[in-house]
Amino acid sequence: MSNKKKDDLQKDTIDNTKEAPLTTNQGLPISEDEFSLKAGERGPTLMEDFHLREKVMHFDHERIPERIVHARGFGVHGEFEVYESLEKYTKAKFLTEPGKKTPVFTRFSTVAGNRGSMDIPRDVRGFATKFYTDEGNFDLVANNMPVFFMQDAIKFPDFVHAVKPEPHNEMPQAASAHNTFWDWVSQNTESAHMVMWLMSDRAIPRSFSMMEGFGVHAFRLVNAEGKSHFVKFHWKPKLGTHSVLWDEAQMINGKNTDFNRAQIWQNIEDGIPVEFELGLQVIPEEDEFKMDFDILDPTKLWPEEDVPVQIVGKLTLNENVDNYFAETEQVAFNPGHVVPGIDFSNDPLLQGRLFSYTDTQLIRLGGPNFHQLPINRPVCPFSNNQREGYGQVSIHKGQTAYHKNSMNNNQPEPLSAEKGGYEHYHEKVDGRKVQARSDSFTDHFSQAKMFLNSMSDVELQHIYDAISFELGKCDMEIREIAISDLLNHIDRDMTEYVADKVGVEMPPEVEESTYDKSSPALSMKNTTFALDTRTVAVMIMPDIAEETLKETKSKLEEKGLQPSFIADKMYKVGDLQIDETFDTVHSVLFDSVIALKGKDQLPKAAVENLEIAFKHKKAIGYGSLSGNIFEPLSFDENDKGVSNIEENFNDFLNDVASHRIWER
Ligand code: HDE
Repeated sequence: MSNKKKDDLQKDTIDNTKEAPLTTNQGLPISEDEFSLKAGERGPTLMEDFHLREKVMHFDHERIPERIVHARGFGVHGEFEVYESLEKYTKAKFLTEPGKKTPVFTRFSTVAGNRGSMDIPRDVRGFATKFYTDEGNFDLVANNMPVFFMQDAIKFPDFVHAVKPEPHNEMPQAASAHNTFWDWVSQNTESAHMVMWLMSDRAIPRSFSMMEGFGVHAFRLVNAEGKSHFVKFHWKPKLGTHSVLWDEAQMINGKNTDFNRAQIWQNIEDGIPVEFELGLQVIPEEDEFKMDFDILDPTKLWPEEDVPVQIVGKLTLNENVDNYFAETEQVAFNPGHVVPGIDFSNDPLLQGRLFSYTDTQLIRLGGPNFHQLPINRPVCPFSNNQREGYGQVSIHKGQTAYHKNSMNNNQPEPLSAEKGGYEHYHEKVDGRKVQARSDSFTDHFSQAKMFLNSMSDVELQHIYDAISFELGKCDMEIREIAISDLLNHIDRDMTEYVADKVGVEMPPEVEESTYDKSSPALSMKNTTFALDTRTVAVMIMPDIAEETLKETKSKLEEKGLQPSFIADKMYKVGDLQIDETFDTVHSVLFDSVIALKGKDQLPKAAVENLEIAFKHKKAIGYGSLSGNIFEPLSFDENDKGVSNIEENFNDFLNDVASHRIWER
C-alpha cells in the first residue's frame, strides 16, 4: 500500500536500481571508477583527479553524530485513523475526523546503547511517532514504560552520564548493570519506580510489536470551546505485551544482534503490518488534585483502574524505509511539535524536553534547516520568514522576509485561532521564581511498591533476579548503598532476597513502603495472547518425508505462525528448499520448537536446541516418530508444554499462544 508521506518522499528518491550512467555530483559521466589518476601505472596520484577527491571527501563525511540517547533505532511508515471524533476533548483535526488516514513514521529504539549495539539489552525502548497531519506534524515521542527516572529535566544529563558506559573505560555497552547507574539511582530515589520497571521483563520485549507505548507526561487536550483536559497517551499492541527471559536475551544478543528489527522488517516485507491502538487517559482540569499523587509528576502513572484507558484509534505500520540513513537516522522528533488542540502541562520534565530536542537536531543534522529533510517535511504547506542557513534547499521568492511588512501585503500572515492558528492554552500561572521540588513530588516509593504489588509470582522473581544480576556486577560499596538507600525503602522481601544474593548485610531498620494498592493492568499476565507472528523452529532429520514437511508447514502457516525448517545442512526436500542449519540459527531465536525425527538419532545440535527451548519455557512439539525422541533429553512427553503435533496439535497451538509455560 502507499501513503501520502511515502508518495511525498518519491520526489526526493533516486532509484539506483534503474539503468543510469555513473556521474560525479556535478552530473559528469565517469569513464573510470576503479583506478585513480596517476603519473604512470606505478606513479603518484595526481591532484587533478576531481572524481577521486569528491568520492573520498563524501565518504569521509558520511557519519553524523549518533543520538546521545536512543541511538539505535528502527523506523517504519504507516498510517493512523481515529475511531470516533474526539471533539469533546480536542480540536486536533486528525483526532476529530474518523475515516481520515494520517500518514505516520514510527521509530522504535533502545536508549543507552550506541547505534551498533544489540537489539535486546535490558533497557527502556523508545516509541516515537510523527503524525504528518494537515495542520502540521505532531510528534508523540513515547517510551515503552509509563514513568521516568527523574522529575526535573535538569537531572537528565546526570542520569544519562550515569547509565551510559563509564567515561574512563567506555564499559559496559548498553547496560545498566554497573557502578555509576546504581550509584545515581541510589542517590536520586525519585528513580525508584522506574528502576522497578527497568528491572522487570518490560525491559526485554519480545518484539517491537509486543510492547506498550506511553507518552509518560501529562499533556493537555483543548477543544474548540477552549476547555482543557489533562491526558496521558498510550499505545496498546494488538498482539499483547510479551517479553523474553533475561538468559534468553543474552543468548539472542550473541546469535542475532538484529533480532527485533529483523523480524519486523521481514513481516512488513511479507505484508504483515504491526498494529497498535491509541489509548487516552483523561482527567478534567477541575480534577487535577483528586489523585493521591501529583499528576504532573512523571515518576507516577495514573492507575488504569482509576482512570480507564479509552481506546480511540489505530496505528498500522506497514511500509519499510527505502533508505535507513535518509529516513530512520535523519528523522527529527520533538515533543514540542504539536497541532492545535494539543498542549503541554507544567510537568518539569516535559518542559525541559521542549528545549532539548531542537538543540540535538541542530548538532546532529548540521543546521537549522533539518525540517526540510524529506522525512521531516510536513505534508501540508509551510511558509514563514526564516531564510538561509546550512543546507537550505528551498528557494524563497520575493523581496520581504519579515513580519510585519507593507510590501507583500503582510504575507505570510498569522492565522487567528478560529481559523486554525495555534494558540497556547491560557493557563493562569502565579508563583514565585524558585528552584525547588514541590512537596507533592516527594513520595518516591509508593508507586514503586504498587508496581511490585501488581506483579505475578513469575514477574516478581524476574525482578529480584534482575536486580541481583545487576548489583552483582557492581562494587561492594555500590551494592550496599543500593540496598540501604533504594531497595530497602521499597520492599523488604525484595531487599532481603537481593542482599543475600549479593553478599550484603541487611540494613537493621525496616523502612519499606506500606503502600498496599495494586494495579492489575501492570501485570503482563493480564495482556492479550495471540498466535500471529509467533515463530517456530522446525528441526528435521535427513530422512524426513516430503509430505510430512509440507503438511506441517501449511498447518502452522494457516494459524498465523512462521515456521523455519532447520537441518544439519542446506538441501531440498522435494521442491522445498531447507535454508537454515544448526550452524546458522538456534532455537533461542524462536518462540517454539518442533522436532520431526525420522529413523536417525537426534543430532547433538538438535538435543542442545531442545534443551535450551525447554529451559526457556517454550512450547515444544514433536511428531513423525520412529523410536524414542526423548531418549537423549532431560524431559519427556509428560512435561508441561510438550505435545505430539500429530495427535494434539491444538495443545501445541495453545502453548505457543500462551507465550511461555510458566508452570514448568
Ligand atoms: Fe528524550 N531525547 N529526553 N525522552 N527521547 C532524545 O532527541 C531528552 C525523555 C525519547 O526515535 C534526544 O533526537 C531530555 C522522556 C525518545 O529519534 C534528546 C529528557 C521520554 C527519543 C532527548 C528526555 C523520552 C528521545 C536524543 C529529559 C519518554 C528517540 C536524540 C528532560 C516520553 C526519538 C534526539 C527518536 C530522544 C532529550 C526524557 C523519549 C537528546 C532532555 C521522559 C523516544 O534530545
